[in-house]
Amino acid sequence: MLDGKKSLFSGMQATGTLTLGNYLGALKNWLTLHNDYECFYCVVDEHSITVRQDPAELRKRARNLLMLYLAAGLDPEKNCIYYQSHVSAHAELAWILNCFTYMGELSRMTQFKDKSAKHADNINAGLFTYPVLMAADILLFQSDVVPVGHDQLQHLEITRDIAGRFNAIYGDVFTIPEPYVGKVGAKIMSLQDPLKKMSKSDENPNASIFLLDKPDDIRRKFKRAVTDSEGQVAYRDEQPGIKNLIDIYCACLGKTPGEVEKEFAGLGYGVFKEAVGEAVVGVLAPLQARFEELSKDKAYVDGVIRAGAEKAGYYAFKTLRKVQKKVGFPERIK
Ligand code: ATP
Ligand code: LTN
Repeated sequence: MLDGKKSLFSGMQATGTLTLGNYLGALKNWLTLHNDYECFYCVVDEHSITVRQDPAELRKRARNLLMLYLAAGLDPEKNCIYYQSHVSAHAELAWILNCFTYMGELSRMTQFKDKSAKHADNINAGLFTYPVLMAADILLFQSDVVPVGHDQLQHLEITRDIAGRFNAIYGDVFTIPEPYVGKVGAKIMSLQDPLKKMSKSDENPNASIFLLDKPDDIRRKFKRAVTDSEGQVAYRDEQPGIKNLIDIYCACLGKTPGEVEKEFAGLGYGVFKEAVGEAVVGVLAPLQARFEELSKDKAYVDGVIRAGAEKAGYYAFKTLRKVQKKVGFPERIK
């Protein structure tokens, strides 16, 4: 709760170009939440350096990610959009929360286990305490809900544990956040292996639709999407490739699977794949056009970044000061 209004925090890492999965599963659902919550959407660049990054590339990706938030339709007048590294309270609270988090619970995090296996040459302490920084992100804004995918539920659970532990010692300092997992169609699968989720770090570029892909590349990727030999556009688990394409088509056009089955009854996969490709091209066209405009409007984007940091900083430091006082740090002398 912030100033009597329910609040919400979410963020994405600037570790690659967003995919159609990130858009349909996360970003698209964010657009209307400001009606019910005070919303904070962060580009979590501090989390990104838990794996080695090229500095120029990180800066570019972070800005592109922030512009994609805007291009997708997040209204900066109604949502606070900012960079994590612009609000030092994130790192400061993370330090304090580190002292309320156990090695044992951090060792159980599956993302840590996965990432340390993937980056065996760089298992740094930041990678280990990644969830504590994420807890700080969320708790700084007294967030009531946190929209995340299934993969992040374990991190949300540890956030709740840390907050509960802190509150038990110092009184009601933090709001205990609830996860908010999107509705159906929230899991878009790879176009090359429909049993695997579409992911921005997939090594096969044909497996994912990237939000800034050219229309012809999008059409081509759908044409090549892996399906089956049933030859019928049916929404069933036995046909995961076609099921995924139906999910994508539905999410783009607001149709139901039943309607789609009827629409393509007796038509081949070729026709259906082409239609899905066109639907996605249609959904991404305005986003891409807006992204182009934003890329040329440095002053506007800079203004959003400045205002975002200021607003986020106002609320974040309010919580941080309260926490500092609770743990016994001395008052500032005015
Ligand atoms: P990476 O490949 O680097 O692990 P990712 O594509 O899995 O990245 P994240 O940055 O971990 O994406 O997630 C950003 C948001 O997008 C999260 O809320 C996540 O749940 C959601 N998301 C990611 N992939 C999909 C998908 N295939 N379908 C639906 N939602 C997704
Ligand atoms: N760990 C998340 C990104 C993230 C986040 C957050 C999400 C960092 N801080 C706070 C929600 C709330 C990821 O990898 N998708």
